[in-house]
Amino acid sequence: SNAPRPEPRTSSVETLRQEILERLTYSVGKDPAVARPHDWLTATVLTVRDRIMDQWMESSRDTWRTGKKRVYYLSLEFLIGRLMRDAMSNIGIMEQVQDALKSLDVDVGMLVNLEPDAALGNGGLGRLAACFMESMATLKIPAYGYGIRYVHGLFRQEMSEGWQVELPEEWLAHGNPWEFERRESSYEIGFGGHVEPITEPDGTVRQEWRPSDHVLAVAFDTPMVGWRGARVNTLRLWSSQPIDPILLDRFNSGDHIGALEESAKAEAITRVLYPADATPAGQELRLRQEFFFSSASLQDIVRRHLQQYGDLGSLPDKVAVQLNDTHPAISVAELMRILMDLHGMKFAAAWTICRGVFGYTNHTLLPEALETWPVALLERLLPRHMQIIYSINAEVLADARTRAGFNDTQVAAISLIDENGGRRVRMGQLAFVGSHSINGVSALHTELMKKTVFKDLHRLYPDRINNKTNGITPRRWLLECNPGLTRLITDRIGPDFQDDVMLLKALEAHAEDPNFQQQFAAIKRANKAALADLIRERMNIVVSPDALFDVQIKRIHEYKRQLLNIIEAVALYDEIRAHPERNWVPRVKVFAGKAAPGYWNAKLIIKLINDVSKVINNDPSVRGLLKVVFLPNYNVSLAETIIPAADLSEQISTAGMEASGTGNMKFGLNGALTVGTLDGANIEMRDNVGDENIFIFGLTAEQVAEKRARSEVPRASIDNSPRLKEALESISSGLFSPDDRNRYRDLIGGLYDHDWFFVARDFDAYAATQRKIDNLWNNPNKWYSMAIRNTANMGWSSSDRTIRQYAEDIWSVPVSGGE
Ligand code: DL6
Repeated sequence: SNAPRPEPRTSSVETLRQEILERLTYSVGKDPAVARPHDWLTATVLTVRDRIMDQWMESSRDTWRTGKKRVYYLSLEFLIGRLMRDAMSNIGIMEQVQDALKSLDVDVGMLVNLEPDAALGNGGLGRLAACFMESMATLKIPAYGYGIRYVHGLFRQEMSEGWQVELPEEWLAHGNPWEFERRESSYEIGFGGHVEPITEPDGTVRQEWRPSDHVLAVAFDTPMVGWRGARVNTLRLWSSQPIDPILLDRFNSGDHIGALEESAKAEAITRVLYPADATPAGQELRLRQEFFFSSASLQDIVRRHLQQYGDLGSLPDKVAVQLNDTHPAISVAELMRILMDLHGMKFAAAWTICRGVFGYTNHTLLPEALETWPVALLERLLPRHMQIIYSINAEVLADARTRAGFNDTQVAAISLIDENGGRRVRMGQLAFVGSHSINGVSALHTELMKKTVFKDLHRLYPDRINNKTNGITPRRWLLECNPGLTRLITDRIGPDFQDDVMLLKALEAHAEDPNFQQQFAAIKRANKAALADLIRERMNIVVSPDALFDVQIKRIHEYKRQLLNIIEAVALYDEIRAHPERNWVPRVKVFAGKAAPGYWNAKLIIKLINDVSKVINNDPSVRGLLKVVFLPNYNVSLAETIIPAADLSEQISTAGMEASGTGNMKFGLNGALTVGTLDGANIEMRDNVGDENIFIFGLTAEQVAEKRARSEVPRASIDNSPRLKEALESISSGLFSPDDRNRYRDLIGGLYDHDWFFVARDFDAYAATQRKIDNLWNNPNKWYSMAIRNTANMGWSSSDRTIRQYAEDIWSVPVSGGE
């Protein structure tokens, strides 16, 4: 239209200074003389945000004008972390803002650290969604992220005598200057009730869902800006609100609390992020969350499409919806309902559209993580969707019998309804059959998907499963978190790698240059000194930046095997004391991560790490050669400090169990060497950095599967390893838990009985590899040549690469810009 537009903002230091003052005065309402740090933060965010608005609106106008296909990324989790530094860096105004603030006597670093870390996710799955948002904007893909605006993100972890304690997280306490509330984009979401067949004048029968309850989904939009401001996309998070804020008649009759009951119930839907990763939260509220955000998003998508194109037949040409795991899988039934019940489409036509639109990404093979919902619950909460799921099932099973000749057993295996035990709906199956593409997140994971969880569906639909190995955004995970290394690389090979991260490859030519190695080491040393400061401030533990920093940071899970790492620390402790004459390499073992609140063994492992840390760190006979640190409250911001400071990255999951891993890539990019198993994307890392630049150990996924199938008794691996045996005995006898000598008896006993995660059977290989790593540390030239080669060969791990593959193979949308 010809509507007038304001002049785009410029970004000189003087303009920025003036605008920050204006924002402080006119938007925050504070006199600069008395403004508090949070006021300055809000004023600065608003000033930065203004510089994104023009491009945001232009991006949106472009999509309306050109009719480009839109991509919608539906995810119950977006682990975005802080946004201010990311935004300033991506639009290139970092230094100007810093100078403007300096002239106002405000330190930009202080403000950056004050911004709350938006933790609307649990771990890898949510962080991947955040990296994807940034890459989609960078590659100029018209994309929307859809999720939930949780009032409380992932819990804050505190330690009480070494035990994890969960406290509520309050990222919205000071308001959120990034978001725009869009009351005009609100949708009613129904629950419960019944289905009414309606006979149309022409005699056809249509089903109509009459829900018994409704809540309102209100949109909150946050701009997601790509590198160099290439494009600005929208992250639209839904907040649940009551239709009637208060029941006035109840209030007036004196029932003041009861008058707010409905309101509290409605708001509960988006109050808290479920803290379970890889275990389904079997609560009804979780299903409500899933349906709530799926329905709101689909209503919004269909509304926008109709507004622009007027008919729904073109939906698959103009819309791609990616389901991030099964959490939004109910979307398949919801889109069918919208198409059939609200727009009068026949089942067959709606089903074709559905599969044209949806793609589904699987993130785990853990059987306990595959979501299923009791049929009875779905029937009560979403009766129409249950009917539709039955119809879809009938369609798929008929196809299996007639086209593929499946017998009864094979049909039962792919059925959407699991008849074993109570009847349950398999959400993975629903997502699979409703999508044209089903992807895994690393090569190994995808192959295992074909052989295990989706074996039978893969036989029925052999063209649907494909691999899209995960990636990370090099902007946040190199340029922003490691400015020292970024400068060094820029000085060496020029700045072009910032736009095409594959160009990092040029660093390889400098890997043997002692001068460059020294500079690389100096940067690492400075990052380690910063981490050492943080460890001293937060934990009152002194560590030397000259020691080898050995890091394992991620969710605490038995399959990720923090237990293997800490047992090895105990064995090393024993050896250091037994052989004080040896030339031991000083090591700092850093751990961080949260355990799901109901996951007892994971919480016990945190306690064990803390118990071991207390003993080792305070034992004078260790002479500071080994330190163990557990840093509480792991989040994106902490990762941004720890990763640039790591020498060694621990990626030691039981082979076959880590779908991909993305932390592994962040470490490699920042020049850490990896010790890891042949699992997830570690395999692709090895292929890219070369076998000689990574430390691989342990059983392969095949060997693990074979031993499991044989129910091999693990005992022999303990009996044959005196070092392991001694370490296990010292832990289970209570050496590290004098206040409760039996604390670890069962945990360690499990290693003797079944060792499901192969901790005992991989121990010797792991310990031997650690000693090889010690040897290498004594040869700094070799170490840093390998570290440089790691950074040089991590370009492939960019989420730009991943998103290009999704765009081409799954979404059929063009990309531009970026690499
Ligand atoms: O794909 C992102 C990320 C992978 O890198 C991890 O390996 C995987 O464990 C994680 N999966 C989950 C599964 N949760 N559920 N459902 O978080 O995904």
